[in-house]
Amino acid sequence: MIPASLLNGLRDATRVLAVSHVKPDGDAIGSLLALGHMLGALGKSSVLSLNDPVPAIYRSLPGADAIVGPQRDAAGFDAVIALDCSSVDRLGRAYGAAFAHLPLLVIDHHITNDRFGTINWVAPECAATSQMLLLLADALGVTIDQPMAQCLLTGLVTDTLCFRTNNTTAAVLAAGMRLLEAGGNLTTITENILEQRSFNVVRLWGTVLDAAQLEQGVIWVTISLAQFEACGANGDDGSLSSLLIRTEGADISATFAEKLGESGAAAVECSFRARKGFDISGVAQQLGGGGHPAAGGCTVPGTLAEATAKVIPLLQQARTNGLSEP
Ligand SMILES: [Mn+2]
Repeated sequence: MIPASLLNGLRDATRVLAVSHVKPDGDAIGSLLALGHMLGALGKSSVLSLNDPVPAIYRSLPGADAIVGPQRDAAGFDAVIALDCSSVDRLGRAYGAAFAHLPLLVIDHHITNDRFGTINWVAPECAATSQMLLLLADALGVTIDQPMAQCLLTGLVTDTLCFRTNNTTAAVLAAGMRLLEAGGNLTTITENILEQRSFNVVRLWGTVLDAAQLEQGVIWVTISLAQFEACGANGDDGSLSSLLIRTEGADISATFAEKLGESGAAAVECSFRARKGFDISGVAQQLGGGGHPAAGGCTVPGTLAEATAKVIPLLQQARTNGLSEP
């Protein structure tokens, strides 16, 4: 159910700052662009802002050129909408202090969402924020045009790995069907976005997969800054955790990517996946991150060795918990 206060907040707004999470994925960008189209259709103006640049694979989405970096001046805005984001820190600099006095409308599908908005619509039963925006369009009486359909389908397809994740319900497929009927092109998304990896990422996979470890149903790899650099992969592991979870005998997968933290201190970005019946969202949240039962992540301070020593036992415990449930 969409909160009435959210619908009223949207109807009252005239100029909106719409934001989504750092390191934007297909659902962040797809839902952001679709919201921009939707607000336009309602005669409202919007500024779409992200902490990070739009990755190249999403730049051909309709309206992607309009996405700008962090905004400092809140003059003229009367609301902020945060999409696909489970906590305020995930917005990075896209949500600055200048906007703190405005109503903050949160639309998100992460079960770990901490309700950081003035009004929160959190729907973990939806497989993507893009799926929620389809419901929102219906509630606001906005017709889904082709550009909107392409943006929303991108979010739905990337978050469900093309309708393969275990949260792909009949409602998700029905949403996909409607977006195809409205002119969304599925093949463009699967071929150009979902399945495509840069040559550098393929070389990185070759480098790190050789040292993959599989113990007690948990498979993991580590990626050092030096390995990223040697392959020119620039911090992008091409969602390697999604590849690892396909391994026979693995119920949970993890990647540990070394990075430089805020103050230049060592930190490790962790990404987790789980098969049906297993839940990594608790581990992600416990470590200051977030996500869904089947996919999530966090950043932990320290070296790669420290991170794996701390996190792998937690994942193995989560795996044991999954095994013991009926
Ligand atoms: Mn999402």
